[in-house]
Amino acid sequence: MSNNKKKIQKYLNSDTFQVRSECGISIVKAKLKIINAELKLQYNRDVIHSTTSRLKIYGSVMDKMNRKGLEDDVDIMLEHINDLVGIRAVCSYTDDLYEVAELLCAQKDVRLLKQKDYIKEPKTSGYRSLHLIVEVPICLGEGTQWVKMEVQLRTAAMDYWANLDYQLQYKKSKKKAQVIGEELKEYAKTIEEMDRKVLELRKRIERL
Ligand code: 0O2
Repeated sequence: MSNNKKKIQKYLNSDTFQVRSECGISIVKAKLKIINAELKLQYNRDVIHSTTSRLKIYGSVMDKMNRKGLEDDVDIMLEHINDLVGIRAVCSYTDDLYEVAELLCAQKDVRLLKQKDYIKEPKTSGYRSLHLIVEVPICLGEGTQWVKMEVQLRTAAMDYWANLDYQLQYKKSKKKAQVIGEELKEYAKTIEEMDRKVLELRKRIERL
């Protein structure tokens, strides 16, 4: 393994990176919990059903750096790999995703660096999700550190499809991917239709 790769591995496994990342995750999870509590008072239902998080592992970081043609370097990794820290929140309805995103990004201590709307513009694979790249501050004795992370907001249907795609196709060899890719794209359309219909149904019920 090259020296630069070793440095990346050491950085990702360091207590400093791990602890700071976990602190960042705790802060955003707490914010999402508060947003859910506030919206529950308004809508009388849970808007966010589940929240999960992960730190990207070394192998996955290196694959992504290779895919993006990035030089093996810790600073380059920190600048260009936005999802070293990741949080996923699953909601019932598509409009909930935008409301949660708006409430999260409106907070004074949340910096929105980038938003990718794969719902309005799904990926060619059929992948749909709302991605926010945000930074939150963690206050330490030595000063404030900002932790960058990717927040993926999905409906349960989008999440179901993405998990299937992840297992069956995403990151698989081109040959394998081609065989099932078209079929998965068809399922993505069905899922999109389902999200649209349940949202319409909820709105109809609300009008009753
Ligand atoms: P993993 O293993 O999930 O971590 P950016 O640098 O922020 O502009 P980025 O991260 O290069 O953008 O790419 P993108 O397309 O926004 O994807 C970010 C993440 O979204 C991916 O991370 C996946 O988690 C998910 N994703 C994107 N496209 C697909 C897809 O077609 N299918 C599935 N199932 N998930 C997808 P990683 O690092 O690629 O993977």
